[in-house]
Amino acid sequence: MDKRKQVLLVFLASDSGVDGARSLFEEQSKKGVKKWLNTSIRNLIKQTQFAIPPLALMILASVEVEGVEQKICDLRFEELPLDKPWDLIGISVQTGMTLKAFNLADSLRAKGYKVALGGAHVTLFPDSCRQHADILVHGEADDIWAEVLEDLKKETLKEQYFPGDFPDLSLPRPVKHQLLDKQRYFTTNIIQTGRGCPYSCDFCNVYILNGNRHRRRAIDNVVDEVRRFREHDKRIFFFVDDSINASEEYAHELFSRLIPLNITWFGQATTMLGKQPLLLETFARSGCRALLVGIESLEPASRDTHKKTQNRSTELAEAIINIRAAGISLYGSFIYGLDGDTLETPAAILDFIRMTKLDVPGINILRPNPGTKVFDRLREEGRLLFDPDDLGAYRYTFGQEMLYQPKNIDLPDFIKSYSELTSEIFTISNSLRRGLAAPSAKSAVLLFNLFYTHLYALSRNDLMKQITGNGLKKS
Ligand code: B12
Ligand code: SF4
Repeated sequence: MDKRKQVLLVFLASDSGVDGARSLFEEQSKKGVKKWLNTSIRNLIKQTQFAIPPLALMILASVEVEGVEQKICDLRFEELPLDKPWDLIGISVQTGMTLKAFNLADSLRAKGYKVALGGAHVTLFPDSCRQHADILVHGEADDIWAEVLEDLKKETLKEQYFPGDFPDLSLPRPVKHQLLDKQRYFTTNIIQTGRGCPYSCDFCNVYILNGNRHRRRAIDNVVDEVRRFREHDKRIFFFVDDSINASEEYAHELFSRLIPLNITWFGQATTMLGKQPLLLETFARSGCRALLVGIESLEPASRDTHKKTQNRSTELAEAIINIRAAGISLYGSFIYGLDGDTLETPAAILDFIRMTKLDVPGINILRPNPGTKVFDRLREEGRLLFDPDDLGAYRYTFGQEMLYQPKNIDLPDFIKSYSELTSEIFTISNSLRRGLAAPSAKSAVLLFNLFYTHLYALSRNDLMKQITGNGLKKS
């Protein structure tokens, strides 16, 4: 009989975006062809494999402790394997996923399993997690997880584990990506080169979770990882870093060394890349086909209020044109509804998209996530539309709920103008046009635009419910 301790690491499926687009309010009332159509589109979106593998769990499952065996369960694709007597079940908790995570943890503990909770929400709000877990792991768990597993073996588990300082990322920690079922994901080649962020945008909490300084992995270790991963999966690579070009020097050296490996890759960068011609050329030569860039706002007043100060809006269009001219397609993410925005803002966004020929526009509404400065400010100003303590309110649904009162625009006017904006941008003919015009990754650009045409229709439908009275839960 296998005496090794068995550990299961669980990733939850979210109810929004590509994990499972659905209406918040009227799903049950849909019948016949409409219901069939919605279910079919949702299944298609799931099957198109846009799912990004759970890197945090890959990292933890790669921690080797003799006498302990670890498995990953991704609930986006599989049921919990409760036919096995797991010695410990770890769940990754993001703020938008807390209710799901807590319900699962409670039911597992009721069945006698030991549950460990970790992830962003545990790091930010440990007190709200404590009653749902046997073990809480705070912060980045790369190193401390080995201690948890040792304690599991010795049966001396503690209630809480604190890593102390951030892990030293320059040390090699090889990630085993064979732990995942390759067929489920668009790729298992998912890589992180650094953590932390020197900026402090008030709607974000990366700089709180991972520190206000960018920490980088040793280039040799990243190159080795790319080599190793490529042997197992020949598909595209995805670099999850929020800004892969944060250090021009580091990025230039890394991607120059990747050129001979002949990979293709997607990632996320700041628009500053458009002003870094040497790096831009290196990105293109090393196989970069598409990048997500945070444009956030074109309004100087909004950029100032929300501390998004690293680029001036006048330079943004030029940067985007330069990046596309280098053969890289761009997903540009905007937030409409920031404090400097007015009813004139949508026209500026539309002009910008037309002028730059942005391949996939992402038109988000601001999410005042708990743990961010904007959440605290909106609460103090009495502008939150939900009970700040209601964890279910922060489901991060796909542009389907307004969680706060915009500063300069009445809520119904805002919802109307946001809906007009998304219906103008996301049409089938615009999707086809953008797909054909994309400098690279044409089919991915086309699919994303088509999915967004569906998702933003859901968003309009649900937002309208909010102002007609069916959706709004007042605090
Ligand atoms: C890639 C990414 C995704 C991918 C993949 C998710 C994943 N976790 O692998 C996708 C697109 C699926 C995704 C979805 C979502 N994401 Co996301 N995502 C990211 C991003 C850019 C990188 C995540 C990553 O791979 N980090 C690298 C790993 C190693 O770090 P980590 O996840 O923090 O994990 C470490 C610790 O947190 C801890 N840990 C994590 N899980 C566990 C579990 C256990 C048991 C233990 C012990 C420890 C532990 O140990 C890990 C190693 O040190 C981050 C931004 C960022 N800079 O981190 C946002 C981020 C994590 N996402 C966020 C959010 C909100 C979401 C969504 C809720 C959005 C939505 N609209 O649905 C969903 C939730 C998905 C889910 N099912 O839980 C927020 C979380 C904020 C918060 N307060 O919780 C972040 C920080 C972005 C932000 N700026 O706000 N995301
Ligand atoms: S939004 Fe991007 S630049 Fe701003 S703090 Fe978050 S990770 Fe850093």
